[in-house]
Amino acid sequence: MRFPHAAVLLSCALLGSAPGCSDHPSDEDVDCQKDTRADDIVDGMEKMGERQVVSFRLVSASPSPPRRPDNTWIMALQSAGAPLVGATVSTTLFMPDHNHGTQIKPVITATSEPGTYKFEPLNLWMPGLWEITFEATPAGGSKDRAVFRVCVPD
Ligand SMILES: [Cu+2]
Repeated sequence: MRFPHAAVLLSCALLGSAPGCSDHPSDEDVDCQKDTRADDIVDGMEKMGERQVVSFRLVSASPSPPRRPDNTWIMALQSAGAPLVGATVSTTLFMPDHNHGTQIKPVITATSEPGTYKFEPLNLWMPGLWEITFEATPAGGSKDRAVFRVCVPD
């Protein structure tokens, strides 16, 4: 074929939404089984913060495993083996492959359990890999964070 690139462009023009033609991320095939970057998101999983100060334990994820669009997570935060009370807590959602997040800001509510917070909604609106970063600044301390990597299926 003398003009392979032109031929691809032409077939895309004819086929429109055929795989490989669109550059829109949501048209990618997402196979979470093959994404080795993703964590196995299960209730009870725990991550130590990057600064080894705060631990972040997933008490419950709903739905489990995560799927589109809205998710509710309950997280228990501890420091030095004790519930982390009085901390400033925040979260960020980001798709590293697409360089975007979500417009919907999660509401963070302290539950009746000390150091335990509800995050709702975690708006995982697009299939693919999401990074959910939890940050906690203990009262009078400095910020620690942990990143949970979630693959959201089609
Ligand atoms: Cu995306």
